[in-house]
Amino acid sequence: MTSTTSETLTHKPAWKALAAHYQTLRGQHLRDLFAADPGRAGRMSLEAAGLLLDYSKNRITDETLRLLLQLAAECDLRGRIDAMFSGEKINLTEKRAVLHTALRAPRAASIVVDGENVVPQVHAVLDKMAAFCDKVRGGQWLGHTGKPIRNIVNVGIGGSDLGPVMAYEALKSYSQRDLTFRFVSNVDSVDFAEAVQGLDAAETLFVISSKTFTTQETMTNAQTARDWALAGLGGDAAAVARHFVAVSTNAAKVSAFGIDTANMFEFWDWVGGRYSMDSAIGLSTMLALGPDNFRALLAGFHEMDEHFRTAPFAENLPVLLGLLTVWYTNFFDAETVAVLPYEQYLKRFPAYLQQLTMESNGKRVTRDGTPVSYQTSPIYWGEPGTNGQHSFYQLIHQGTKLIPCDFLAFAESLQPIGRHHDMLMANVFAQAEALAFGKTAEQVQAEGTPDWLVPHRVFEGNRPSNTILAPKLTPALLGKLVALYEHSVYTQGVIWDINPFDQWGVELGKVLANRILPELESAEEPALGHDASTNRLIRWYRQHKG
Ligand code: G6Q
Repeated sequence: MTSTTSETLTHKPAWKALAAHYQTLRGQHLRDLFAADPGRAGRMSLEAAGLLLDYSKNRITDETLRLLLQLAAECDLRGRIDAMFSGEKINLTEKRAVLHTALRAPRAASIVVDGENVVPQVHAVLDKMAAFCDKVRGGQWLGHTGKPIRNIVNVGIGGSDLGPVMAYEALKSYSQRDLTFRFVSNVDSVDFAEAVQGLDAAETLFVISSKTFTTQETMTNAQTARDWALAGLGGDAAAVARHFVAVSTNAAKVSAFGIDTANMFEFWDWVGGRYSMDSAIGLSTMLALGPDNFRALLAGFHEMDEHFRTAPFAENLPVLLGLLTVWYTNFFDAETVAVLPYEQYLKRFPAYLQQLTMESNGKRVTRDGTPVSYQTSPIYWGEPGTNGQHSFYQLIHQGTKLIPCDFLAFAESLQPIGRHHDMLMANVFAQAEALAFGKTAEQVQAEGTPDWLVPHRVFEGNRPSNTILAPKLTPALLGKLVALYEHSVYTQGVIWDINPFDQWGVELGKVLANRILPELESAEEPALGHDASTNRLIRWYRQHKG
């Protein structure tokens, strides 16, 4: 059954059916669902694009899935996926196409935006990046004093930082270890000062990464980097050409900053910041990993793109993950999702996902501007296991909140030592098992626990999780994982009928900060026109600042 997309989500037949179905399912325990259905684990797991998703420990039945898939159909998810991949201007508020998928399309593909096939441009930039990276990695790109580059500092923030840092950390074991990588994002000068600690300007290359080349933090850090580099190189402005490259969509601003556009790596307005780690924003990633590994990363992204674009929804990893998130957010009133990688190299993955998910779907109006009457993006958070087990997992196991978890783990360790990896994997399996099945009062009593202690030691269970397994963390695998979440986010956005690709919410704070800065810096006591609280805070700061 289909209906018009303009129909309010909560009036759609599948939504109403899900609301009724929730009432029958909410009292059922995963223990009983598993006991009654020996085929459940086999049926509710899916291997595709080199990943295994076990979603059987979710509070769902076959009927839940049927209704969620019906909801996807009623929201025209198929049409909306096709609209994204074909380059329609689905970012309505910015009137832009959304084509991060073109960044990883094979050379022979054709994706037309405003009458032009963008794939050749994508590959031309990739080739230019590769030639540059080979020179730097091979020691042929020399600094101003003739020394090869040994240190690379990426200067960028938000989408121009989180992807590069996450990818560098995730794939460090594939990186060229005699190169040092640092990342500066915060306008807090501590960030810059610490990033250049111990570095020799003569051996340091700054990659200024900014789509707009106007972002206050990045431009301030870039100027500070320029001053630092020139101070270390005898003040000759010609040194900038050997020690600064830019990644941007804005050639005019790059030139105005003093970087030769020959040393600029371009991308396009149809790449959103938080979807840009596989564009030229990945220059630091390619410098670390080399062009072949970077291309493998892109191939991994592309494999997941194709899976998302073509697989039937019942066998579509991002669609299932996205629909399950809708199920918990809108019917169980779950407010967060924990992403828990059992892989130390993925320690920045949750932080990366926070931007991808919450900047995309943290919206309160539908695409046509109507306020929503339902919840949108949950809060994503997480830390690597096993560390989190000794900290916040207590709340997930025995607290009052329902927190769906995504566990991520790999069959093979990249740094195998003794029994460590089996111990790590024993923990991830144990956590998902404990969350789902818990420990009853009878079980606790049978262990000889005194009655007064029993309630404290009971684990209610029935706490849902997905387990995502893969053979090994490789560049291709990282691409698949990021694309999995990108498309899960899109799936959620389609169901909620919001635009996941704008971010007006970051604007107001920027405008106000620009208004306040001169008030902090003025020699005269400024006349303040803020609210009483903000006025007092500004006055206090002016009195106490160093
Ligand atoms: C991402 C956002 C935002 C952006 C930063 C940096 O989707 O748009 O995080 O990436 O504000 O912007 P610039 O790359 O333009 O400096």
